[in-house]
Parts: sequence; structure tokens; C-alpha cells
Amino acid sequence: TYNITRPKGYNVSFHTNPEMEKHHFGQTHPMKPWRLTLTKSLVTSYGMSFAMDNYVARAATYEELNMFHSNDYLDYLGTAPAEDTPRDVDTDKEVKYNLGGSDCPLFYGLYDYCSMSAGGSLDAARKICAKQSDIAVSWGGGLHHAKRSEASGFCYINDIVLAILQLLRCFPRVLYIDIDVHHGDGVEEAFFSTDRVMTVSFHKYQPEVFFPGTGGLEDNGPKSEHNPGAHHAINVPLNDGITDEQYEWLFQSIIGQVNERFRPSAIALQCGADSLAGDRLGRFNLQVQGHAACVNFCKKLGIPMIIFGGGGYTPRNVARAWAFETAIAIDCQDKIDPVIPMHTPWRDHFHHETLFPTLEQILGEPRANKNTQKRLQDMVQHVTEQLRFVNF
Ligand code: V1S
Ligand code: CA
Ligand code: ZN
Repeated sequence: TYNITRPKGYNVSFHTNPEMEKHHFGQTHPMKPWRLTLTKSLVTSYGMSFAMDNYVARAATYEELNMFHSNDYLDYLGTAPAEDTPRDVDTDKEVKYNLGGSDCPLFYGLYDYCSMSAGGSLDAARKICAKQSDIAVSWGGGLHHAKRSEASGFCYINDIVLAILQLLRCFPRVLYIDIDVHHGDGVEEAFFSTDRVMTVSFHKYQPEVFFPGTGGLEDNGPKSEHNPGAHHAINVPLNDGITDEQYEWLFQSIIGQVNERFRPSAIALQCGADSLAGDRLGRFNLQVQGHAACVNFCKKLGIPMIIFGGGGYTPRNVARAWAFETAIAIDCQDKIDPVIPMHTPWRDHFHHETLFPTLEQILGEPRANKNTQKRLQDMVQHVTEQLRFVNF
């Protein structure tokens, strides 16, 4: 049995909507909302729910989505089929909004799915603003590619931008950190012209080959003469095969410096789990421990924080990472047994019965590491130089 108690001196809230889990992007599509079911299953079976405030968030309203997204885009998104009935298709609009292709299909209940994802993240932001939570968790959010009037890379509504806009009502500066294997382009772009939000994305970078193709080291926000947001975007472009040890070093060196220069009053951390080894789309060698070390580092800064989900295409590994990161949020990571509890629903999905499979168990042969220590050091140096332009 587990004796998971509430963390002393601070509050964690957990924001979900089980209705989200029932949606399907299509048979061959990598995004499986069911991974949220598997995550919740681990969180519950370890007894973590007793240590948090649990909320089923209401879906975000049209007016709430409209704080970032345009009316014309939301109106078309609202025409996505609510049930299996014929509808009018406007091909021009689908091209314009990037809807209906293989990445961003128009599936049944799409609008509900999007508004539930955004509802959870907005609820998390409100709890942080009201000082009722110190860490708020929204695993159904983290959809960082969505633009004001365009869907992109499995993302239709940018719940992160909406949540940060909410945080900006009560905090002077927000630091956005993104450890998804893809570049957090939608969030970066949304805050390109403000010095109240600093964005930092770590990602695989191989333009022309790897989605979305943006986020080079030198891309630090438009450097026009009067743009206060210049130098407030940091990009950490990586190659295949990065290890826990390298990633932890890089993350701590960069986020440590960013924290000192920018002095954020709140943190928004996107925890995309496609940066884990063995991901269907990702190419890194990260283990649950290395991924979760980023969450632990941010938590120890003692700044109010929202943690979001994001990518993650091997559901058992997504669930392992997000459950362990929930444990870090409530400070019970040292109390939980690596052996997955016997009463966990769908326990047979977790091969090797452990929260922390070895690289060999995950991959057989680890992926070749194409990141040299020299290159990583040069990137830290570049960030140090960028940060000279940043003053709080
Ligand atoms: N990588 C990749 C990938 N795989 C797919 C895909 C595969 C099967 C399907 F049935 C449908 C789509 N699409 C992509 C990428 C988009 C990745 C989005 C990541 C999202 C996130 O994790 O960061 C946050 C939730 N799209 C592309 O590479 C674009 C194409 C250029 C190639 C693939 N085809 C299907 C579309 C065009
Ligand atoms: Ca990223
Ligand atoms: Zn991703």
C-alpha cells in the first residue's frame, strides 16, 4: 500500500475531463487521447489523487477561445461534425485554416475535444492566479502549434496561449518552457512582441525534414527597432539521440540562467512526452527520469507553475512520464514503488511492469547520439549572450 499524503506547505491541483479521452483522430493517426486514460490509471492506482485537488474542468466557452483565436476560424471549427451526419464542406476554408488534412483531421466531436482541452488549462491558470494552487496540472493541454487562425501539427486550439494570457492578468512576467520534441512555434509566435513572456523550446531541429522546421539557435524573436519582445525567444535545437545526462545539464544551465535574468513570476511548462526514447515520432534517448528531472528543477525554483501535456505517441511511456511527473509535483517521488501496482487498470500495457524501463528494454538498441558536448556548450554560450539583452 502507498501512503501518499498532501505536500506540506503548498497545493497541487489536477485538471482533467474524462470526456476528452473518448475522442478519436482516426485509426492511423498517432495522437491517441486514450493515453490520458492510461495516465489517470497510474496516478490513481499509486494513490496520488488523495494528495491533490481534483477538478473536472468545464469546456472553454467561445468567448474564452476568442481571447486568442479569430472568429472566422472558430466559426469554421464549430462546423466540424458533431455526429455522423453529412455537412457542408468549404474546401477553400479548410485549406486556409489547415483543417481536414491528415495532420489535423475534422473528426466527430472535434470542437468539444478542443474546448475541453482549453477548459482544463484555463482552469489551471485560474487556480494559479487565485493563489489556490502552487502547481496546477493539465495533461489534456499543451497543444503548442495552434495559431490564431490556423490548425497545425495535431493542434487546433492553443490552450497554452490562452492559459498564459490568463496568467498575465495577475503576474508581471511568465516563463514558457517546452520540452516536447517539436518546436513550440505557436506559443513563441503569439508572444513575439512582448517582453512579459519569455519562451524557451528544446527540440529536434532538422529543417525540411522534421516538423515544424522552425526554431533555429539564432531565432530569438523579431529584432525590429521597437520590438520589446526581441531576445525573448530562446531556441535549443538538438540532434537525434540526446541522453538524460546531456539533456539535464543543458536544461539546468539554460533555465537556471533564464530564471536569474528574467525573474519570472509564473512558469508554464509544456511536458510533451514525445521527447522520450521509443516514441513513435520522436528521436531522442530520454528516459522517464531525465524528462522528469526538468519538472523537478522547475518545481525547486519555488515559482507558481502550470504543467501541460503535449505530444507523446507511445501511450505506455507517456503515462509513465506524466504519472511520475505528477508524483514530483506532489513531492512523493521517493515514496512510490517502481513496480506498477497490481491493481492498476490496463497493467498489461506496461511491459516489464516497471515505471522506469531501461533503454535496452524500451529500444533494444539505443539510437545513435548525434549531439556533441562541444555543440551543447556553444548553445549555452549563445543563450548567455542573448540574455544580456534581457532585464526584468
Ligand atoms: N513526424 C511526424 C508526423 N506524423 C504525422 C502523421 C502520421 C500519420 C497520420 F495518420 C497522420 C499524421 N504527422 C506528422 C507531422 C506533425 C507532427 C505534430 C507533432 C505535434 C506535437 O507533438 O508537437 C504536439 C501535440 N507532420 C508533418 O511532418 C507534415 C507532413 C509534413 C508529413 C506527414 N503528412 C501526414 C502530413 C504532412
Ligand atoms: Ca519543444
Ligand atoms: Zn511533439
